[in-house]
Amino acid sequence: MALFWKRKKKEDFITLGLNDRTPVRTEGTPADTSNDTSAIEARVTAESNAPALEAPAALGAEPSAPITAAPVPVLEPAITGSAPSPAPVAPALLTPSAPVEVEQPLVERSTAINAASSAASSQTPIQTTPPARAVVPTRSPFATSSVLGLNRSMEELQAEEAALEAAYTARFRRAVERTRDTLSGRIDTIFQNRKQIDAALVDELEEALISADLGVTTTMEILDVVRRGIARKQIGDVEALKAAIKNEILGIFSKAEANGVKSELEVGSDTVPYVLMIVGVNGVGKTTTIGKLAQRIKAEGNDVLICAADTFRAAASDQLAIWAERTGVPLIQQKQGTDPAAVLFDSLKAAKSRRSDVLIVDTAGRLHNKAHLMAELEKMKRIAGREVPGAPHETLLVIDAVTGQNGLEQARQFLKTANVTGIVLTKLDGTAKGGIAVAIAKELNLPIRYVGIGERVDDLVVFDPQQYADGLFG
Ligand SMILES: Nc1nc2c(ncn2[C@@H]2O[C@H](COP(=O)(O)OP(=O)(O)OP(=O)(O)O)[C@@H](O)[C@H]2O)c(=O)[nH]1
Ligand SMILES: [Mg+2]
Repeated sequence: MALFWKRKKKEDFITLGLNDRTPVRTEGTPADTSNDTSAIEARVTAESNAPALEAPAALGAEPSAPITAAPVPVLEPAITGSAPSPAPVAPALLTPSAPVEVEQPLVERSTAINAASSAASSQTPIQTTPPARAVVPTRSPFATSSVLGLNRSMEELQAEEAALEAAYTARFRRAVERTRDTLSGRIDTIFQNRKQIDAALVDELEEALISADLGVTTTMEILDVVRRGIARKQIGDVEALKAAIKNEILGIFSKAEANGVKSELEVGSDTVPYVLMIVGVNGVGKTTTIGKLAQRIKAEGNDVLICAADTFRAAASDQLAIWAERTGVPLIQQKQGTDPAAVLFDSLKAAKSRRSDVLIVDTAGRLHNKAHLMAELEKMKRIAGREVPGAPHETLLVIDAVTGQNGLEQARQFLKTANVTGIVLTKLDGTAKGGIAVAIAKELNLPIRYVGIGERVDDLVVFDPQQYADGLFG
């Protein structure tokens, strides 16, 4: 299984030797901190004069949330995160006095903004993380413990990575177990006690593929190949049949990978921050995925920042703050109702001045209506591109595997406007209809980048078509 984030490898640090991060990130736009505060304030003030919110309309099946017609508040950035690393480190090895360069600009900026805000309003309930809390495990090569593994040999690191891969592979296989039963389990049953392959067998096969949610179009395409194989006597037993189906599935994934962004390596390593925007209807697993991604990308040795641009739902920011805290990744958030584009603008500025490697942007799954949501996403993309060339570098559409074909229909709405570059398929562990991955690749013609296999922070894997096909038929 592939590493989570390949743009900057652990070896870079090991070869360069050190905890000094400067050599590997000298490129990119110099930090523009000169008048951050005034720029952000100007922007947010302009946005606060925006027209009042319209009445909400549901997107998808769920009822819409009530709108609080509160005026857009003044900027109150709250910075959370920088909790201890997810890898447990003995307290004795933590160095409270270690330089915490990454926190400093934000704290300073936030203080400046707070001061400006206090002038306008006497009460400023600002939630900031005191710098003293920002204790990070040391990355010194002289330490006995290092998050980058500097204290361990190459062999130890390789063995550790191999063990990790094996664990993820096993977990992925478990997640697709129910789909495997629906699909290859049923194919085995179809073949049992049959002396010859006939039309009735192909009909039963059709049923099996559709019930695993491969979709009618995909199923028909696969069965055409199967029929031809049977006619040419190339398919005579269950193994040959499974191999033919597997081959077709792999062909569909490989065709889809020609579009969108297949890998983060497609973006030059001099582009920082790498901006990842996460979109999708409500409840599909966007926020959870961001938590998981942040943790894994950070674990590969990157500086990650999260932007809480879902300002529509009251609890959205709090939920993200919990993930940020849990993964030790800083978060930029503002009050509910703030223009998401303003939060993004703020986050992009912060990411640039901190020289963050990756900025992950959470977005709303639902706004007042579908058109509004799409317009908002478009605006955010425009702002991202203006601040960081080429951003967002990836726009990942999250689809809930449990919703199957319905999810696919909703996804099409996003494809029209959001310029999606890849898919995250969540909750694969919760369904026997994991064949939806094939239907997605076939019908949306985009690469599946990641797959959610549970609710825990490490329940996300890089999608590997071969592993998926092996999981279903192996
Ligand atoms: N089993 C399982 N549950 C998941 C997975 N990913 C997310 N969930 C659960 O799905 C639910 C919704 O996840 P969220 O991350 O809040 O979804 P969201 O898209 O951010 O939702 P909104 O903010 O309302 O738009 C939560 O209960 C998650 O724990 C997964 O891969 N497997
Ligand atoms: Mg969310």
